[in-house]
Amino acid sequence: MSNLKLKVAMLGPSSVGKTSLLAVMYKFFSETTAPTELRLSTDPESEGILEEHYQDLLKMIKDFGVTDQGMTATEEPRDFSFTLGRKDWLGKRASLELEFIDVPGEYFGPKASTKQKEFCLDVVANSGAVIITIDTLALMMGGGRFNEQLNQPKDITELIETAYQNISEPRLVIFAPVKCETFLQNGKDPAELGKALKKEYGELITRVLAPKVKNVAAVLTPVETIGCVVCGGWQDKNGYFEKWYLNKLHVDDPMQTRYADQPLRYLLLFLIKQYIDQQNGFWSKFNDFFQKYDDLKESLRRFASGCRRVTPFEILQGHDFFKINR
Ligand SMILES: Nc1nc2c(ncn2[C@@H]2O[C@H](COP(=O)(O)OP(=O)(O)OP(=O)(O)O)[C@@H](O)[C@H]2O)c(=O)[nH]1
Ligand SMILES: [Mg+2]
Repeated sequence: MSNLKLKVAMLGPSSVGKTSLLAVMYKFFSETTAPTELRLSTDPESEGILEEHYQDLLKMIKDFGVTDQGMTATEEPRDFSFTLGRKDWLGKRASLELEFIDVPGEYFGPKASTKQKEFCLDVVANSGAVIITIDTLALMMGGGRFNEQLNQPKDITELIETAYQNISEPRLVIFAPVKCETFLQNGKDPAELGKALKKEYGELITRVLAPKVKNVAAVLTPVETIGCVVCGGWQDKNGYFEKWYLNKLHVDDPMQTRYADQPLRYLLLFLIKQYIDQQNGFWSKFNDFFQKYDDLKESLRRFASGCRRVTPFEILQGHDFFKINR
């Protein structure tokens, strides 16, 4: 059985929601692919960690008033390998491994050591894609006044700029604003999310990524991690963020994750396009693999064709990286 790996780096400061995003992506994927021939699995230890995170999210919404008691912070970098294969009685088919590297938020913080910073650089430079997880409350509440403190866009920009300095092969940057239901439900204009992103990450999008459009694609794929928690305001101390005031929309609302499949669908669409274009270097290992396992490639292509294209979803640059003739 052949197994091929694609590395994906999870970026963002502590508490933005990286591990929560992985937890809902894993859970949600199993549900969205249940009627298809694709299957997603991971090792028992990873499944345990993701399940624990998922249960913590459920605890947050047990009552109408939402209490965010914080979650276990990721202290060491951790790989979560999602194995994508076709349903097969004998379990002998080839599968594709998506290796998500969950970088602890502390590594992006002001106290990060040189070694930790080097680790981040190495991970970004050697990953086919990065998922910049963004706390949407910080991005948009109060006109983004806590964005610098909580999402650290300057540090993320600097990291990507340095890591992508000498790349010669395509890369995908996924902007994944999480905790965003406050801005996508109840008649809110979903276009505001894209506007805020382009303003707050303008440096990264316009100055760093745009000149590399031949090699770098960028997409905006928001995820409603919990889906039923809205924010009514915040508490700060002298302008320094302390906490959000959160509540459910209706007392009986269950967890209603939305769009957690989208980062994966875009990732796979990008990957298959690399194969169709028969890219060299970094991506060349996929050429032989997909040629040999055409049935798996076809299943992944079908799944990837479900990329949402309507606002707030947006291809920010590199449209050709997502064009596949059927
Ligand atoms: N309001 C709201 N809060 C959420 C949501 N998802 C996660 N959180 C909160 O966000 C916080 C951070 O979640 P994590 O996923 O552990 O963050 P992280 O980015 O992995 O942080 P580190 O491991 O420290 O790097 C937790 O306190 C969660 O309760 C959401 O959909 N809505
Ligand atoms: Mg974490």
